[in-house]
Amino acid sequence: MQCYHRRIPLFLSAVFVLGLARADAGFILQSASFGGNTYHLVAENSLGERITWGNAEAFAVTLGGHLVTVNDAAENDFLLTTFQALANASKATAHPFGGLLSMWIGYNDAGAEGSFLWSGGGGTGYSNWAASEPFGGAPDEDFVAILATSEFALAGEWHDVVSDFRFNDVTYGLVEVSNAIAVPEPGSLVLLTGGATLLYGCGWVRGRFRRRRTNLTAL
Ligand SMILES: [Ca+2]
Ligand SMILES: [Ca+2]
Repeated sequence: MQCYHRRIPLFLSAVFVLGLARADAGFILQSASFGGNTYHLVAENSLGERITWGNAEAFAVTLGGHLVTVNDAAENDFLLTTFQALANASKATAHPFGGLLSMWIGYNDAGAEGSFLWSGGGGTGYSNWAASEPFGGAPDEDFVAILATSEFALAGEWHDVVSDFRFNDVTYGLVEVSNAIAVPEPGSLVLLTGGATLLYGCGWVRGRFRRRRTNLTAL
Protein backbone atom coordinates (compact mmCIF):
# COMPACT_ATOMS: atom_id res chain seq x y z
CA MET A 1 0.00 0.00 0.00
CA GLN A 2 1.31 3.44 -0.95
CA CYS A 3 0.90 6.52 1.22
CA TYR A 4 0.02 9.78 -0.50
CA HIS A 5 -0.35 12.09 2.49
CA ARG A 6 3.02 13.80 1.94
CA ARG A 7 1.76 15.06 -1.42
CA ILE A 8 -1.36 16.71 0.05
CA PRO A 9 0.34 19.94 1.35
CA LEU A 10 1.87 20.47 -2.12
CA PHE A 11 -1.56 19.97 -3.75
CA LEU A 12 -3.26 22.36 -1.32
CA SER A 13 -0.55 24.97 -1.95
CA ALA A 14 -1.18 24.76 -5.70
CA VAL A 15 -4.93 25.21 -5.17
CA PHE A 16 -4.29 28.19 -2.88
CA VAL A 17 -2.00 29.88 -5.42
CA LEU A 18 -4.51 29.29 -8.25
CA GLY A 19 -7.25 30.71 -6.02
CA LEU A 20 -5.25 33.88 -5.45
CA ALA A 21 -4.52 34.22 -9.15
CA ARG A 22 -8.21 34.04 -10.04
CA ALA A 23 -9.51 36.14 -7.15
CA ASP A 24 -11.04 38.82 -9.42
CA ALA A 25 -12.24 36.59 -12.28
CA GLY A 26 -15.62 35.52 -11.09
CA PHE A 27 -18.28 36.56 -8.59
CA ILE A 28 -21.64 34.92 -7.86
CA LEU A 29 -24.48 37.47 -8.18
CA GLN A 30 -27.38 35.05 -7.57
CA SER A 31 -27.98 31.32 -7.04
CA ALA A 32 -31.02 29.07 -7.49
CA SER A 33 -31.92 25.37 -7.76
CA PHE A 34 -33.77 23.57 -10.54
CA GLY A 35 -34.17 19.92 -11.47
CA GLY A 36 -31.67 18.73 -8.87
CA ASN A 37 -28.88 21.11 -9.90
CA THR A 38 -27.61 24.45 -8.58
CA TYR A 39 -27.30 27.44 -10.91
CA HIS A 40 -25.38 30.69 -10.49
CA LEU A 41 -25.50 34.00 -12.33
CA VAL A 42 -21.86 35.17 -12.35
CA ALA A 43 -20.09 38.45 -13.14
CA GLU A 44 -16.43 39.37 -13.37
CA ASN A 45 -16.42 40.85 -9.85
CA SER A 46 -18.56 42.16 -7.00
CA LEU A 47 -19.20 45.37 -8.97
CA GLY A 48 -21.33 43.34 -11.38
CA GLU A 49 -19.04 43.97 -14.35
CA ARG A 50 -19.54 41.84 -17.46
CA ILE A 51 -17.46 38.68 -17.83
CA THR A 52 -15.90 36.97 -20.86
CA TRP A 53 -17.02 33.46 -21.84
CA GLY A 54 -13.54 32.12 -20.98
CA ASN A 55 -13.42 33.69 -17.51
CA ALA A 56 -17.00 32.56 -16.81
CA GLU A 57 -16.20 28.96 -17.81
CA ALA A 58 -12.98 28.95 -15.75
CA PHE A 59 -14.87 30.32 -12.73
CA ALA A 60 -17.58 27.67 -13.25
CA VAL A 61 -14.92 24.96 -13.03
CA THR A 62 -13.66 26.35 -9.70
CA LEU A 63 -17.28 26.07 -8.47
CA GLY A 64 -17.36 22.39 -9.48
CA GLY A 65 -19.37 22.80 -12.68
CA HIS A 66 -19.41 24.42 -16.12
CA LEU A 67 -21.33 27.04 -17.98
CA VAL A 68 -24.83 25.64 -18.22
CA THR A 69 -25.83 22.87 -20.60
CA VAL A 70 -29.42 23.66 -21.59
CA ASN A 71 -31.25 20.37 -22.02
CA ASP A 72 -34.80 21.51 -22.80
CA ALA A 73 -37.24 24.43 -22.98
CA ALA A 74 -38.13 24.12 -19.29
CA GLU A 75 -34.49 24.67 -18.26
CA ASN A 76 -34.16 27.56 -20.73
CA ASP A 77 -37.31 29.20 -19.32
CA PHE A 78 -36.07 28.71 -15.75
CA LEU A 79 -32.77 30.41 -16.59
CA LEU A 80 -34.44 33.40 -18.21
CA THR A 81 -37.17 34.01 -15.65
CA THR A 82 -34.88 33.43 -12.65
CA PHE A 83 -31.85 35.50 -13.64
CA GLN A 84 -32.90 38.15 -16.18
CA ALA A 85 -33.97 40.72 -13.54
CA LEU A 86 -30.61 40.81 -11.74
CA ALA A 87 -28.72 40.69 -15.05
CA ASN A 88 -30.68 43.78 -16.10
CA ALA A 89 -30.05 45.51 -12.77
CA SER A 90 -26.31 44.69 -12.93
CA LYS A 91 -26.07 46.06 -16.45
CA ALA A 92 -27.85 49.25 -15.40
CA THR A 93 -25.35 49.73 -12.59
CA ALA A 94 -22.07 48.60 -14.16
CA HIS A 95 -22.66 49.24 -17.89
CA PRO A 96 -25.42 51.84 -18.30
CA PHE A 97 -24.30 52.55 -21.87
CA GLY A 98 -23.73 48.90 -22.81
CA GLY A 99 -25.19 47.08 -25.80
CA LEU A 100 -27.05 43.76 -25.99
CA LEU A 101 -27.59 42.05 -22.64
CA SER A 102 -27.01 38.28 -22.71
CA MET A 103 -26.14 35.39 -20.41
CA TRP A 104 -23.43 32.89 -21.45
CA ILE A 105 -24.22 29.21 -21.77
CA GLY A 106 -21.71 26.43 -22.40
CA TYR A 107 -22.47 26.06 -26.11
CA ASN A 108 -19.60 27.13 -28.39
CA ASP A 109 -17.90 26.39 -31.71
CA ALA A 110 -14.45 27.68 -30.68
CA GLY A 111 -12.92 24.28 -31.54
CA ALA A 112 -14.31 23.94 -35.07
CA GLU A 113 -16.37 26.58 -36.86
CA GLY A 114 -19.99 25.53 -37.15
CA SER A 115 -19.63 22.53 -34.83
CA PHE A 116 -21.26 23.59 -31.56
CA LEU A 117 -20.43 21.64 -28.40
CA TRP A 118 -21.27 22.02 -24.70
CA SER A 119 -18.34 22.81 -22.36
CA GLY A 120 -19.98 20.61 -19.71
CA GLY A 121 -21.15 17.89 -22.14
CA GLY A 122 -24.53 16.25 -21.74
CA GLY A 123 -26.48 17.99 -24.47
CA THR A 124 -29.77 16.54 -25.67
CA GLY A 125 -29.91 18.18 -29.10
CA TYR A 126 -32.11 20.99 -27.79
CA SER A 127 -31.35 24.52 -29.02
CA ASN A 128 -33.24 27.80 -29.07
CA TRP A 129 -31.48 29.87 -31.72
CA ALA A 130 -33.01 33.20 -32.67
CA ALA A 131 -34.03 33.48 -36.33
CA SER A 132 -30.93 33.93 -38.53
CA GLU A 133 -28.66 32.71 -35.72
CA PRO A 134 -25.95 31.46 -35.40
CA PHE A 135 -24.84 34.41 -37.49
CA GLY A 136 -21.04 34.14 -37.19
CA GLY A 137 -20.53 37.69 -38.46
CA ALA A 138 -16.99 37.70 -37.06
CA PRO A 139 -14.58 34.73 -37.22
CA ASP A 140 -14.45 34.59 -33.41
CA GLU A 141 -18.20 34.89 -32.87
CA ASP A 142 -17.96 31.47 -31.25
CA PHE A 143 -19.73 31.73 -27.91
CA VAL A 144 -23.45 31.33 -27.32
CA ALA A 145 -25.59 33.36 -24.95
CA ILE A 146 -29.27 33.67 -24.03
CA LEU A 147 -30.73 37.10 -24.75
CA ALA A 148 -31.87 38.54 -21.40
CA THR A 149 -34.11 41.18 -23.00
CA SER A 150 -36.03 41.32 -26.25
CA GLU A 151 -33.88 43.24 -28.73
CA PHE A 152 -33.42 42.03 -32.31
CA ALA A 153 -34.96 38.74 -31.12
CA LEU A 154 -37.01 37.54 -28.16
CA ALA A 155 -35.63 37.25 -24.63
CA GLY A 156 -34.70 33.61 -24.06
CA GLU A 157 -33.50 33.05 -27.62
CA TRP A 158 -29.84 32.33 -28.38
CA HIS A 159 -27.19 34.09 -30.44
CA ASP A 160 -23.46 33.63 -30.95
CA VAL A 161 -21.24 36.43 -29.65
CA VAL A 162 -17.59 37.48 -29.59
CA SER A 163 -16.07 37.22 -26.13
CA ASP A 164 -13.96 40.39 -25.96
CA PHE A 165 -16.73 43.04 -25.70
CA ARG A 166 -15.57 44.88 -28.81
CA PHE A 167 -19.18 45.15 -30.03
CA ASN A 168 -20.18 46.45 -26.58
CA ASP A 169 -22.10 43.31 -25.56
CA VAL A 170 -22.83 43.01 -21.85
CA THR A 171 -22.57 39.35 -20.86
CA TYR A 172 -22.95 37.50 -17.58
CA GLY A 173 -22.36 33.78 -17.06
CA LEU A 174 -24.86 31.03 -16.21
CA VAL A 175 -23.15 28.25 -14.25
CA GLU A 176 -24.63 24.80 -13.62
CA VAL A 177 -23.33 22.59 -10.79
CA SER A 178 -24.61 19.09 -10.14
CA ASN A 179 -25.82 18.84 -6.55
CA ALA A 180 -24.22 15.40 -6.42
CA ILE A 181 -20.87 17.23 -6.55
CA ALA A 182 -21.72 20.50 -4.80
CA VAL A 183 -23.23 19.09 -1.60
CA PRO A 184 -21.37 16.25 0.16
CA GLU A 185 -23.78 13.51 1.20
CA PRO A 186 -23.49 12.10 4.74
CA GLY A 187 -21.95 8.98 3.19
CA SER A 188 -19.21 11.13 1.64
CA LEU A 189 -18.37 12.55 5.05
CA VAL A 190 -18.00 9.00 6.36
CA LEU A 191 -15.68 8.23 3.45
CA LEU A 192 -13.67 11.39 4.13
CA THR A 193 -13.35 10.47 7.77
CA GLY A 194 -12.37 6.94 6.79
CA GLY A 195 -9.79 8.30 4.34
CA ALA A 196 -8.24 10.53 6.98
CA THR A 197 -8.08 7.59 9.35
CA LEU A 198 -6.46 5.46 6.64
CA LEU A 199 -3.82 8.15 5.98
CA TYR A 200 -3.08 8.41 9.69
CA GLY A 201 -2.92 4.64 9.99
CA CYS A 202 -0.67 4.47 6.95
CA GLY A 203 1.93 6.66 8.68
CA TRP A 204 1.55 4.69 11.91
CA VAL A 205 2.16 1.34 10.15
CA ARG A 206 5.23 2.66 8.35
CA GLY A 207 6.54 4.11 11.60
CA ARG A 208 6.13 0.72 13.25
CA PHE A 209 7.89 -0.96 10.32
CA ARG A 210 10.79 1.51 10.54
CA ARG A 211 11.14 0.96 14.25
CA ARG A 212 11.07 -2.80 13.76
CA ARG A 213 13.68 -2.59 10.96
CA THR A 214 15.85 -0.38 13.16
CA ASN A 215 15.57 -2.88 15.95
CA LEU A 216 16.54 -5.74 13.59
CA THR A 217 19.56 -3.76 12.35
CA ALA A 218 20.62 -3.22 15.93
CA LEU A 219 20.58 -6.96 16.55
CA1 LIG B 1 -28.67 21.32 -17.78
CA1 LIG C 1 -18.56 30.60 -34.78
